[in-house]
Amino acid sequence: MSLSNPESYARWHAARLAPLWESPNAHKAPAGPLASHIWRWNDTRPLVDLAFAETSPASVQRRVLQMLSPHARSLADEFTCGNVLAALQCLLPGETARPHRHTMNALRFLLEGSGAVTLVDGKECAMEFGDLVLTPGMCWHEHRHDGAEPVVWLDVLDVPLHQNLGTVVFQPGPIEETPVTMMDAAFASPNIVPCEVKGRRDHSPVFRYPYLDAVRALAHAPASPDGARRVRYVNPLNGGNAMATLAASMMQLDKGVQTVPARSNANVVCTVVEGHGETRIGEHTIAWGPRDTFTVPQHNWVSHRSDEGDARLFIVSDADVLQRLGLLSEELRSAG
Ligand code: GTQ
Ligand code: FE2
Repeated sequence: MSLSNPESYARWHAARLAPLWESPNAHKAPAGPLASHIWRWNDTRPLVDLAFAETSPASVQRRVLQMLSPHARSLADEFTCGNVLAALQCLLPGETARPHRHTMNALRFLLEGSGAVTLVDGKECAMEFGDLVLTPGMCWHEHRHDGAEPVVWLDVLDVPLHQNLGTVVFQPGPIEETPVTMMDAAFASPNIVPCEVKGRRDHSPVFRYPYLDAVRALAHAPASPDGARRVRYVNPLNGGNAMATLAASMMQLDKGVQTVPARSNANVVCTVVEGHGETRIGEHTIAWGPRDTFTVPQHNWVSHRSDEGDARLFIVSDADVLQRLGLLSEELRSAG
């Protein structure tokens, strides 16, 4: 029911004034959580081969297939889940991706092949199965592949956040001046760090987190309240997230464990590293296996379980962004 006559609306609209009482979604939360989506390795891997056949990094700069949310309104709406954009990047032996830098923070998680390296501010980071490599915002980076077989890795970036904040900056190489970095070895002795630290302080000085280190830590990690065991990838200097906007962790589902349903307003992308299982997200249950990637859009109840043996999932979320803005909410379904 209108409270005013049509002429008044016409005058407000002409002056670019919108009456709040007429606004269809004034301060209303969305009707419900978005549905999850899964990119199954069996479906996407042949499409990676298609990208190998159709393109070279020389022609397309980066051979990347973005995982666009089914809720994206156009190709320009670059997001996978909330503030997180995931993609598959692939290189053939002998190929390189040229140096550049950008404000967007990115991480890489190797899924297939070996022998590729990412150079981050000149520091060489090997990429073997399950390794995490960071390329924090405004760090120069380039990829090289001197191995013998194709490599495929997961890229995760905070692109949607930068698009919303208007902070996208991209600078192609050549590298002007290589910033100061420290060897990862300086931080590789447990619980001991150098007193003098060179280089930037707004991201981890360590760029490479080997898979075996995560597996070793997981083996002794106590269960979270929901029943899964988790480790976080942190900046060794302060225990906080390795990068400001992407929280990365590894979850292990021991055989027979079904996690207590949990809900959060963070947005999550999960990639299966090892094992098979099922995740219930809202009303839907999805079955997954190695190298599948699926989303947990904010506000969904989520519960995971592994099938036969243990399973490990690499998880990236925007939870730390929300946390530092005082906006994060997390809950666990209470028993009974
Ligand atoms: O590897 O530098 O998926 O700059 C998107 C933008 C990867 C990269 C992406 C990038 C990169
Ligand atoms: Fe990049």
